[in-house]
Amino acid sequence: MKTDWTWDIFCRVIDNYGDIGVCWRLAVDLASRGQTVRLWVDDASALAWMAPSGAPGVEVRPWTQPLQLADMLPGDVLLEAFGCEVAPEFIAAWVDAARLGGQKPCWINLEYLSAENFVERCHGLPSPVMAGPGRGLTKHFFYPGFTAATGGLLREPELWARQAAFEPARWLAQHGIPAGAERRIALFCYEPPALRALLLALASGTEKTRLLVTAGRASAAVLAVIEQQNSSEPLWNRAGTLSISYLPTLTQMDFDHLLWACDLNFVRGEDSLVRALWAGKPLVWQIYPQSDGAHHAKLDAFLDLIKAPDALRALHSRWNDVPGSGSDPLAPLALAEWQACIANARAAQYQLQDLTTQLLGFVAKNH
Ligand code: TRH
Repeated sequence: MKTDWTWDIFCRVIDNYGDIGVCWRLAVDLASRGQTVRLWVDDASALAWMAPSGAPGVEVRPWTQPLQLADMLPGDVLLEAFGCEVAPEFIAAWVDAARLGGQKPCWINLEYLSAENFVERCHGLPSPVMAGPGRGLTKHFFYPGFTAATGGLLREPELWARQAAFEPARWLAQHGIPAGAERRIALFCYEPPALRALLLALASGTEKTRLLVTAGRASAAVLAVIEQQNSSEPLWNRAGTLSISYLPTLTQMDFDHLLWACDLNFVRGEDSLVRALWAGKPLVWQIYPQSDGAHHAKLDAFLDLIKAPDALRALHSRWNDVPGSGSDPLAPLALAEWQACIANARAAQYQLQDLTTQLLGFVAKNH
């Protein structure tokens, strides 16, 4: 039975880094398991820093309009990420090629990650294609998730070994970050309204803390708060309890190292949440905000899943601006308690099949 397929992954970058981040990670994981992957993306610019060396077995192709198909032999699996509408000219060519080759086309719609209950109900559901060149075919929904009845989480086979071999002191030295006896916190966020409260709590706390701030929106947000704070209360960090290191953009591999080198990880969106879970350190998630507030239910579902203790829940509420979460100074960070919570959640997730293994199994059954 054939087990090595050619995959066409379609990715439209809406904003931030998550769309391309998830697609790239999946593409690399598939290729490392012997698959051939073409990643069609409308804006590949982030890959220049996320994955400057590329990856064997993954070809990045521009998603132009119209799509340049001249030299292309359509592949076996069509995967559209996050409901992006695949170019009709590609579908037409792909359907023709599958017909000529006598194959059953395998079309997958990879959805966003959520811990909500609907995910188990919707994972794997067929969706008949009613119009366009793919009319008469069936797509299938593939939902990542946190239970055995979902598509699972991206987790490459060598992750455990990489993590076990990681030397934090060496990594910190390579990045010019002091490896002293201070607490380290990674910050990858949007513009959380509680950012000022966090900086003040860290500066007025009893424990020396170094904040490792990621490039882009997080750095800009921290600089803006500090500028404001310096003008209204210049001595707010007089004792120097809080130190800040601003990071350059890191490769996706190196982003893991950041999470592994810290004692607490603030992450956001989708892909970094999963990586922080695998890092196994206490984490605080800023969920991607939706205009209708639907993200609050999604956040709750995740906190329920990991059985977050009250103080961790309270910090999540503040960090995500949940109505009624207050504006008091932040309570001290209870890292030991949160560490146990995330370690349990990570161990539970490690028992489940990862997303790529499940996708390969799905294609084997449906191709
Ligand atoms: O960037 P994000 O906020 O992406 C979001 C979410 O995916 C959201 O669900 C989606 O709707 C929206 O985009 C469009 O956060 P996320 O998902 O964690 O993606 C960040 C990626 O960037 C992740 O793969 C890690 C990577 N990264 C690096 O490789 N190096 C870096 O230095 C940084 C800061 C991030």
